Formats: sequence, structure tokens, C-alpha cells
Amino acid sequence: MDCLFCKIISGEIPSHKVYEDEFVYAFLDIYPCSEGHTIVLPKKHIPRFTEMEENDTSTLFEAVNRISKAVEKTLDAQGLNVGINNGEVAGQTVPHVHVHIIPRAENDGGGSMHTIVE
Ligand code: D5M
Repeated sequence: MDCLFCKIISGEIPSHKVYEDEFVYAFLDIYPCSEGHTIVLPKKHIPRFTEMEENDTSTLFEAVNRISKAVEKTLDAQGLNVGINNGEVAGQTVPHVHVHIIPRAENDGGGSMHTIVE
């Protein structure tokens, strides 16, 4: 499978792993929007979020919830953006479902999701 994120999961491409279990793999984004920007992937190769089965989304989001709490606590973040770019037109650059967890702080200069459509 010629997929960047499958190669990260298998260890063929190195990553800064923050969490792994039977179903998901999480690592630090190489181009972080803020310190601790984490990406969570299902181990199963599924190109887009809207192609996922409901069962797989619950497993993924249980892990996202757990990892989000750990990221917030570890970095003492005041908030997080948790999101998915679904499809190229929405900014998805790697066709393997992934959830971004982006730590946020007061006056960090970042916008919200509304910034995209304003
Ligand atoms: O997000 C894809 C994200 O994947 C983007 O923020 C960069 C990140 N990326 C790309 N290659 C790597 C490697 N090798 N390590 C860590 N992070 C990586 P998207 O939502 O598809 O734009």
C-alpha cells in the first residue's frame, strides 16, 4: 500500500509517536499549527472520513477523546481544535483518515473554523 500514513503506522517512515493501540496510531504533526499538534489515525486504511463505517468512527473518536484530554493536560492548553479535513477541496493532503488535535491558548493568533468561511 503506497500510503504515507500506512508507512508511518508500520514504522517504515519514522514519526514521533504519542499513542498506539490495536485500532489507532497517534503522532506529532510534522508541520504543527501549535506545540503538541497531534494526528490520530485509524490503523485500517480508509481514504476519507465519509467512507468510514459507524463502528470504526466510534472506535476512532473514543481514542481521540482520550488523547485530547491527555494533550490538554500535558500542555496545560486552554482549549483545542479537533477536526478532520475530508477531501482535497477541504484541505486533505493525505488520503488516509486522520483527526487533528491542535492545542490552543488565549491570543495565540489562530482563528476558529468560522475563519475559513468568513
Ligand atoms: O493533514 C495532513 C497532515 O500530515 C499535515 O498537517 C502534515 C502532516 N504530515 C505529513 N507528512 C508527515 C510526516 N511524515 N510526519 C508527520 N506529519 C506529517 P491534512 O488534513 O491531510 O492536510
